[in-house]
This record gives sequence, C-alpha cells and structure tokens, in this order.
Amino acid sequence: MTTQIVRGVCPHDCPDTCGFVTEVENGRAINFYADPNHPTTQGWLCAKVRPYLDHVYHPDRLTQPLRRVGPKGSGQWQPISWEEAIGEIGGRWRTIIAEHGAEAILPYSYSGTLGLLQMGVVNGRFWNKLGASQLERTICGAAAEFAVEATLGSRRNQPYADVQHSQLVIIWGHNPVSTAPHFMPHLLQARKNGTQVVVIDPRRTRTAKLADWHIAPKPGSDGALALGIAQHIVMLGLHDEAWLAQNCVGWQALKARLNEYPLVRVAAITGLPVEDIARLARLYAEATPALIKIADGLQRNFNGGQTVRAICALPALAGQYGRVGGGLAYSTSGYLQWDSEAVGKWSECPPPGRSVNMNRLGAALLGEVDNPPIQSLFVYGSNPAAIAPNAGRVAEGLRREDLFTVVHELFMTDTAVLADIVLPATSQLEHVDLHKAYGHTYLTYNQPAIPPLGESKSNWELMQVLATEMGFTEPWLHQSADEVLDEVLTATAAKNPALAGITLARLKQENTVPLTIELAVPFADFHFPTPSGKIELYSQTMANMGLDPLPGWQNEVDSGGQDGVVLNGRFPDEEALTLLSPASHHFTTSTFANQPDLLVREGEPFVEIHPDDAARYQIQSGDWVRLENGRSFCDLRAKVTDGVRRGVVASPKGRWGRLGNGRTVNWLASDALGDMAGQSTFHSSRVWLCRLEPTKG
Ligand SMILES: Nc1nc2c(c(=O)[nH]1)N[C@H]1C(S)=C(S)[C@@H](COP(=O)(O)OP(=O)(O)OC[C@H]3O[C@@H](n4cnc5c(=O)[nH]c(N)nc54)[C@H](O)[C@@H]3O)O[C@H]1N2
Ligand SMILES: Nc1nc2c(c(=O)[nH]1)N[C@H]1C(S)=C(S)[C@@H](COP(=O)(O)OP(=O)(O)OC[C@H]3O[C@@H](n4cnc5c(=O)[nH]c(N)nc54)[C@H](O)[C@@H]3O)O[C@H]1N2
Ligand code: SF4
Ligand SMILES: [Mo]
Repeated sequence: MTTQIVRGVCPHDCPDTCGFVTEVENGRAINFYADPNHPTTQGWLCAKVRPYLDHVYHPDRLTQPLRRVGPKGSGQWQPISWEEAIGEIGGRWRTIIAEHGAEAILPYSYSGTLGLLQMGVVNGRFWNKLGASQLERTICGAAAEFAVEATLGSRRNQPYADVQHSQLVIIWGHNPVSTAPHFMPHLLQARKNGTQVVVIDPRRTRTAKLADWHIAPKPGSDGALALGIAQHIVMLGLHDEAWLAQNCVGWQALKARLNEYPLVRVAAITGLPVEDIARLARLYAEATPALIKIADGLQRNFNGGQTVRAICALPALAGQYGRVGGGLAYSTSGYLQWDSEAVGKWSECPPPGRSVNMNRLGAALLGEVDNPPIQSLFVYGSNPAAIAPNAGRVAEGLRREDLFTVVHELFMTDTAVLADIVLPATSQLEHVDLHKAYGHTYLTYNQPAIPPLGESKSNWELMQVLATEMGFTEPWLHQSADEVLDEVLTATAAKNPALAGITLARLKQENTVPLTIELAVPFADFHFPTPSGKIELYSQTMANMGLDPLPGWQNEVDSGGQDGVVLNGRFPDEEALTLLSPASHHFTTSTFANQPDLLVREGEPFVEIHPDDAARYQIQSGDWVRLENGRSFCDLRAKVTDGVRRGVVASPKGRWGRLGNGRTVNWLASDALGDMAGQSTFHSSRVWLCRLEPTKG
C-alpha cells in the first residue's frame, strides 16, 4: 500500500505556527508528526498537538447537521440534511432581514483557526455582502496591538534565535513555556551562555521557574512598575538622553510625568519592595543588549493599553530599539497584513453594519444592543459560552427563545449545545489554507491530508453554500480555495515587498517560505512608521482620540459584577481577590479541553490560592472551594501554593462547563472594556472565596 506524505500547518492560536506532516493510507491519517524541515518547529510539536490524530478522529466529532428538537440546551437533536439546514437558515434570515434588517444577524468567531482563508476571508466576504453586524474582535490583544502601533508604528519582532545576543531578557506577563514553546530552546541556550532571565508575573509560571529572578507584582500594576523603573533610571542618569532626543517624540513630557512615579509610590502600587524595583531598574539600564518580551496576557485588564505603552518606553530610555538582541518582542504581525480589499471585498458590498464588541456578547444578546436587536447569531471558530467573559450572561442570551443560533463546529461545545442548528466543520487535516504567523516570518501552506469527516464542510465551503442560498452570485463568493488564496496573495504582493517572489505555486511546492524582511533587526534604520517617523512617547493620535497621550497608570477596580445588585454586604472590599485565568498548558483556550488524554494530563479544574488566603478560610489543598462574585459562582478544587501572590487566585482558562459542574471561571470574568481598543479585562476580575463543606459521596 502506498503511503502519502502530506505537509500542513498548525492552525491554532499560538505564535509558533508549526509545520507538520501527516501520513495517509486509504484516505485515513495513520501517522502525524512535526515537519522536520520547518525552521521554527525544528522537528517537535507541543504537548497539545502531538496527539492531533486523537483530536481529528475524536469519537465526538460532529459529522452531520443537527436541528434542535427539545428546549434550548436539552441536547435533543434530529439529524438533518445540509439542504434542509441551509434552507432553514436562509428562511429564518430572510424573515429577520425583512423585519429588522441584516444587522440583526451577528457572526461571532475568533481563533479556532488562524488561516487566511478559513478565518480571514471567511470573516469578511459573505458577511460584508450580507450587511450583517460587524464583530469587534477585541477579546485577545486589542489594547497591546493598539499601544504598540501607537508607540512604534508597527508590530515587529526579531527571530526567536536572536535571543542568543541578549545579555538580559525580561519576560513580562508572558508564559512562553506554555504559550510560545518554540522560543524556549533558544532562551535556555542563551541562558546557558550567560543571558540573565527575569520573569515578571504574579504567578510562578512554568517560565518563571526557569528564570534567574522571578518578580511577582500585583496584577494590573505593571504600568506603574515600568514608569517607576523609568523614573529610577533617569534619577541615576543611566538613560540615553541623546538617543531619546534623536528618536522620540515627547520625551520631555514623559520625563516630567515620571516624577509622579517615585519608588516609594510604585512599591505601594505594585506590592514590590523598593529595593527590588531599584535593582531591576539598574539591571535593565546597564545590561545591553536587553530584550523585553511580552504577549497578551499582561494587558487583559483595565490598564492593559497603558501598561504596554509604559513598557514600550523602556527600550527607548535605554536606547535598545534597533539593536540585535535588544528592544521589544511582541509580535511579527506587522510585517505582513493581507490586502484588506482582496480579503473582504468591501468596495463591492453595502456599507459595513454596526459594530458589536465581542467582549459584551452576553450583554448584547440581552438587550444592550438594540435597534435592531440581535435576532440571529452565527458562531464558527469560537466557543463563546466557554471563553467569553461573564459567560453566564452569554449562556442566558443564547437561551433566548427568539434568538436563532447556528453553530458551525467540530464538537458539541458549551456554545453548540445551546444552538438551534449545529453544522459539522472540518479540521485542519481536511481543508486547504495558508498561514502567516505572529511569532515568526514564514508562510506555510496547508494541504488537506484526508477527505472531510462525515458530511463536514470547511468554513469557506459553508460560506459558498450560504451565498448560493441567499442568491449572491458574485464570483468572489464562489471561488475555489486556491483561487481565493492566489487572489489575496497577488493583491498583497503588489503592495508589500515582503512577498517578493512568493506565489501560490511556490507555496504549494515548497510548503514553507520565508517572507522577505528588509531589516532582520526591527527598526535598525531608526525609522518608526508612526505619523512623526519617530517613537511616539507622546501620541498626538491618542490625544485626538481623547486618550491619555502619555504612558500612565490608573487605579481602576472591577465591580465584581455588583452593579445594581443587592448583595447584603456579602462581598466586602477587603476580602476581594483578583482572579487570573491564564493559558493552560494542555489546551488552547477551550480547544482540546474535551480530549481525554489531555484532560488527564491537565488534571481536575483547580484554583491556586496563596497559603495566607487559604488559612483565612480554613482551606487545604484538595478541598472544594467556591469562587463567587456578583456575576456568578464557580466551584473548583483548591491548590494551596505560594506560586501565586497573596490576594491573587489563578485558574486556567478553557474548561468546558458541560464536562464539569456547568460553570467555569469565565462566569466570574469581567466583561467591562479596558482602557484602549475595546480590550477584554479578564485579569481584572474580582472574586470572593469560601470553602465548600465536604460533599457527600
Ligand atoms: N498552551 C497554550 N498556549 C496558548 C494558549 C492556550 O490557551 N494554551 N492561548 C493562546 C492565546 S489565545 C494567546 S492570546 C497567547 C497568550 O500568551 P500569554 O500572554 O503568554 O499567556 P497568558 O497565560 O494569557 O498570560 C501570560 C501571563 O500573564 C500573567 N498576568 C496576568 N495578569 C498580569 C498582570 O497584570 N501583570 C503581569 N505581569 N502578568 C500578568 C498571567 O499570570 C500569565 O502567566 O497564548 C496562546 N498560546
Ligand atoms: N478566562 C479567560 N478567558 C479567555 C482568555 C483568558 O485569558 N481568560 N483569553 C481569551 C483569548 S486570548 C482568546 S484568543 C479567546 C479564544 O477563544 P476562541 O476563539 O473561542 O478559541 P477556542 O476556545 O480555541 O475555540 C475555538 C473553537 O473553534 C472550533 N474550530 C476550530 N477550527 C475550526 C474551523 O475550521 N471551523 C469551525 N467552524 N470551527 C473551528 C474549535 O472546535 C473550538 O471549539 O479566549 C479568550 N478567553
Ligand atoms: S499549538 Fe503552537 S507549539 Fe503547538 S503545534 Fe501548534 S503552533 Fe506548534
Ligand atoms: Mo488569544
């Protein structure tokens, strides 16, 4: 029997965007492993994706369209044909559009796949043509993206391997052992050669355990910490005044503001000893090259945007931008932005519908968004009932009798179970796509390895049948996958030299192709693509938007969902804890959190509690505890550990309520918006703790 070797790429939300290989016999994948030729992957996959065939061939994969027959959420389904399903969707939508207009339809999607076709084009073309509501995709890193672009003009990153050149690496609110694993061999090699590694995180993460120094500030205080470091560096005269004058706008204004952040005040805000802040400031100012590496967890709070602005100022103070092994590492996304017109066909569509912020989904479904109210929700590539903030409200919204919900999924998720129609989706082994990455600069083509399981369809195929149903005959709604990719590549290449010499044919041939990056070291020419061409420590753009134009810090506290709720003093301020819900090691948000082998490795849903906080409520490791606030409650197994700061509890994101006791930490999470770009604020959430009496049996 001949074995086919098919090369593909990991579609999941992770900066590493690994290449992989599937071996296929008789249309069935029999072997799966890392692409030994992919430069970032280097022949190994993470714990989540190594057992990928268990994901693809999971016995719970959805294989046919389903129509709800019982009450919402009852789990009573009737299999139907694709024709019936699409006909019913079209019929319902035509009625809704006639009564309320197309904006009453809200597509909701996020990062189930990051592919150009199955995410990017699918998010645009059909929905734009329909005139549906636009979704503000702000759940992940909106504030950091905005802040980095406002300050530096673009998101650019050195290759992971360049960390070899760093003398000091500060990993700030980021846990790459779990969330960017292919950075780690480079970091550990550098450390062996003498690079110092500092991790700043309220939790002793897997990454912190490998560092030379772990600093654990209070959550949401990092903006003040960065400004305190800056203030101290200036006080010591260790900043580079000439560099700042040459390359920055607003240095004098920022310098004046730094006076508001003396060490004593910053120590009080951050909960760190004055000596530690002073030591960190000196270390940073004297080490060169020095790299600060951040991701998005750091900024999922009320201060997120300003925190990132303040951190971006530090490499300017120390003259570290443009140096190999120095500067800021955030994301490589700025090197290549797909041509927006080719992706979304905006000019051939009606004006974009009104925008709905995805962080407010529950509130939006329950009336915050009206005129017109949301009458139909179409979910794909996301699992909002498990991953959105204030998820109890999302579930409540999804239970609305008059809401027509369609979910396109691989699995019967917490969201799908509340739908009216569930449609089966293909996995990455079953469809075509093209991926850029946010941690490196290779493009990788995904060749389908096996035919679609059962009757499942890819996102793009689904858009095509929906277009036909709605009578949309535009050729750009009916192209083949490769035709779409070719069109977007060609349109983008016409404007972006990063794609010089890169064609679809070449991608299909070589699979992984590097972008042409003019300057391997970001900003080595000291040109920053901001309006002024310099680093904008003071941002006029932000001032024009009514935002603080200088980096700063604000003391804003989560209500804990107590707005307008009578709680009879049950939640006193002095007993509030901050809930962090970071990435789990074995799942990608809620993806894989239904896979038996990975569930075993991750263990029971738990919450980490500092021994002092645990003692206050007589809690011991292994006890069932309740986290509670005005939004909801969630019961978890206690892990008492000094691996979290006092006053902080931590429980990883991504659990499925329906595989546990119904509620997850997301039921407690803040759905208020952060300081910039409509950002989510998961890590600002305040909760209260108690021990549950031992349950019987
Ligand atoms: N294994 C795994 N990998 C993933 C994901 C996953 O779910 N699992 N998710 C993917 C996605 S969607 C994303 S966006 C990235 C995120 O990648 P990361 O940002 O690295 O991941 P997070 O765990 O969200 O956040 C990182 C750290 O921020 C800390 N943190 C929270 N609040 C603060 C604060 O106020 N100050 C400081 N200093 N630290 C704080 C948390 O304790 C956490 O350890 O990872 C991607 N990769
Ligand atoms: N508490 C807490 N919650 C968080 C966060 C946090 O830090 N704390 N982080 C937030 C962040 S950073 C992010 S990015 C979001 C991520 O949240 P989501 O974008 O919802 O990501 P996943 O949980 O991975 O769910 C993706 C779903 O898409 C499905 N899927 C995969 N591929 C396809 C496909 O090709 N087609 C279709 N139709 N479906 C597909 C998968 O089966 C899966 O159910 O979560 C957010 N939620
Ligand atoms: S999740 Fe990240 S590390 Fe794991 S295989 Fe995918 S891209 Fe690679
Ligand atoms: Mo994310």
